[in-house]
Amino acid sequence: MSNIVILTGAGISAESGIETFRAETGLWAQHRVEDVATPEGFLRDPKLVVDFYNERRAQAAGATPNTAHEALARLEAAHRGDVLVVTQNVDDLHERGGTKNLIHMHGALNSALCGACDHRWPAPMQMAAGDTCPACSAPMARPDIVWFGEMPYQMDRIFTALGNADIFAAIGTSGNVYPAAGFVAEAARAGAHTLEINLEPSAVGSQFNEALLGPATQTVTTWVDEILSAG
Ligand code: BV8
Repeated sequence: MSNIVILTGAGISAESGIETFRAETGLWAQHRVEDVATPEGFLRDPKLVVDFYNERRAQAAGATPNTAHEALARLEAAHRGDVLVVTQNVDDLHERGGTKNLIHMHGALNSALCGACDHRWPAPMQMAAGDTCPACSAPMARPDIVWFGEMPYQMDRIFTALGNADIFAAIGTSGNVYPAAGFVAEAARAGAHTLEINLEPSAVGSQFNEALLGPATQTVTTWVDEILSAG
């Protein structure tokens, strides 16, 4: 009975019509990361940052989970061992695709955070700079997103799962951002079989035992069917 840890990135949502970060027409091509995904950028121009995430929240709300999201939910429901999805994505397509055991390590568009008291609440579709916190009333609401230089969420739980993994799969991530890009090394140290599912090898592609190249809606479905038929 094998324990499986799956890391996903923007590539698993690409076929749902959500832009990735590093493609030529990607999100970062239109915005400087320092301006929209750092605490300094938020302090400098909170409206620019809040509007950037409002745009992405609307895009995510208009998207639907694809067969790769649904295949991972099928795996979790049918596999006898543990299945944990750790996503770098901030959209809610894994949840809407049926995944339950899920960690949003870089936060989530549908959550809002108070910069003063750390209270969290469901984000409205459109946030505005200076929105007040429903708990402490400070005008310090921000998107509940992990920006560069901030600590990703639930790292202890992630490292425990990596230490117990028999299989580690990274799906649709370019392996540019740490600590997520370091998870393959952590899983390999624990003796897990490591697999990269992507259109092309990522920046850490050489660290994986195996690669499945092709669009996630095909490769993830094939991989899940193989796992489930192996029992
Ligand atoms: C931290 C916010 C410390 C949410 C994001 C070590 C070495 C070097 C640098 C660092 C290091 N440690 C830390 C750093 C700094 C930094 C970092 O890694 N910088 C990089 C750029 C060098 N890391 C951090 O700052 C992290 N924090 O380490 O804190 C700390 C310690 C103590 C106390 C406090 C702090 C925080 C990182 C989180 C940053 N937030 N975003 C949002 O706006 O969405 S990162 C952003 O990029 C996204 O969240 C996303 O998760 C991430 C990675 O992008 P990908 O998901 O990989 O997407 P990308 O477009 O790049 O690639 C898409 C892939 O899909 C491609 O490979 C493509 O081929 C594939 N694909 C496309 N279509 C398909 C497909 N695959 C299959 N099918 C398809 N159809």
